[in-house]
Amino acid sequence: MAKRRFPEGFLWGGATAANQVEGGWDEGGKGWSVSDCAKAHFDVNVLDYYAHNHITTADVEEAMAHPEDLVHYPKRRGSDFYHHYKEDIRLFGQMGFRVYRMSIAWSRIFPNGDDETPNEEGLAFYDAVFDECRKYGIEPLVTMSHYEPPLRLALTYGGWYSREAIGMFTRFVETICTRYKDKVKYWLTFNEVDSMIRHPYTTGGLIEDRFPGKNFEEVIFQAMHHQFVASALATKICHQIIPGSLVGCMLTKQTYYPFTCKPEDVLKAQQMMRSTYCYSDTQVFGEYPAYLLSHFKNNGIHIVKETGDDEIMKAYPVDFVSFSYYMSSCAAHSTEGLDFTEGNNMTALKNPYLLSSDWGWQIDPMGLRISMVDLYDRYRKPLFIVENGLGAKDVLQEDGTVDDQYRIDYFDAHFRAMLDAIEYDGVACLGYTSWGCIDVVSESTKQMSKRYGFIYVDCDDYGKGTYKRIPKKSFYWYQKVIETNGECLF
Ligand code: BGP
Repeated sequence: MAKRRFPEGFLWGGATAANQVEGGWDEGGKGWSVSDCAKAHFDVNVLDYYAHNHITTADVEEAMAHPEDLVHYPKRRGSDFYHHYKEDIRLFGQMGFRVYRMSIAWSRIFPNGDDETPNEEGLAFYDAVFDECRKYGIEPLVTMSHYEPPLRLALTYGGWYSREAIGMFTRFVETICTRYKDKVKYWLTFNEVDSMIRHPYTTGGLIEDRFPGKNFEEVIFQAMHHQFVASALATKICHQIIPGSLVGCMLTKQTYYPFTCKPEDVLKAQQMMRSTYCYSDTQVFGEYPAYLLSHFKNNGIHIVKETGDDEIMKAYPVDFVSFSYYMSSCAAHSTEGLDFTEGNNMTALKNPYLLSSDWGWQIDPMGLRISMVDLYDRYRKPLFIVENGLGAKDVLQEDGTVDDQYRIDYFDAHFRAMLDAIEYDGVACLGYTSWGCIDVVSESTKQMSKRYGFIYVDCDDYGKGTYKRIPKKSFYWYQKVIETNGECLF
């Protein structure tokens, strides 16, 4: 019997985001972004996501008063891709990457967000990055916005709550689409558009204390509305400027299982799934789903729309559905006496059948297959898995190697599940990019020691180290997977 393989042309690769990988935060004319003020709290339990992600005006002011501090603000240094990109992309090429998912830092192109003209040095940097990718036959997949609204947008305008954000963003999109029209075909609008609910500051530039007397959930959904309109306009602009380009939405795929078959638990799981789907439903179908409108109505949430918003959202839906998948959780009507664990900026009900990562995220390869089937059946649009992986504490051994067999085991199980979904369940999937293919600063904890990469970056949580790049054991394993298009897994 012939061995199993992934479909011809399957796009294998890896993913990063500018705010976590680049560094060079004040070089090349880049302005401040919200991520440059995201502080590492070394004294707080890393599992306390609220403490790590709740940011006040005072926090931002403190950050701005210390531009020299790269220890407490690790996203300012990232993995120093800004200076190492040639070496990093060469290593991606060596692994055989066919795609590299990355993001463009908005504040590198428009340092304040509201500038009249773009920063040429920033544009030239991404030209160089894309050219380097081309050298190795790597297709860039570019996220237009990944946790880096310009800080001025947050401080002067109220972040994405302001309608003006749409105009600033579309100017940015027009600029990058025009500049890179011959270099980039695949685009994503907003990374994990739903994450505004979990971390409104990094996703939407929303600082709660700047909205006194307002229902903050309403503020978040208003900002979300502006992102939905901006996303539709970005899709329109991209299609107009780059014929044949493909634009996707990007969702945090949360998959919930009913804790028992009690109808109350099943209903709870359904509700939790809807609280995830409401975002991709809006971006794929081009209108708010009825259940989200009911939520607004029942909770007194009033979204201000302008004439034409509904038509714009309807006219420019996304071409494909991309998502991150790390874990699954359970849902129960009553959680009394049940165990909880941590998750992707959330607390999750523990599933007794699953193991968890060192950070508590429940590892569930079959959940990836279930998620792919759910999404494909719902939308009938091609999928793209743009984040998945295991955050782990890797050890650089004395002989200079990193033996991350646990990561290989994690990927092996997820890749099999992914192929099952494609081959047995008929899911169309364009490709797969593992998260943090080279070690990057963690989004939730700002740690460097929460590593996802095939490539180790010699740097600790405080930024100390040589920043040397060292291929891990998984590097050679992934190289083989790509070379054989998955055949070596079987
Ligand atoms: C996703 C984000 C990424 C990334 C990843 C892993 O939600 O899109 O930016 O960081 O999660 O999360 P963490 O870095 O917290 O481990």
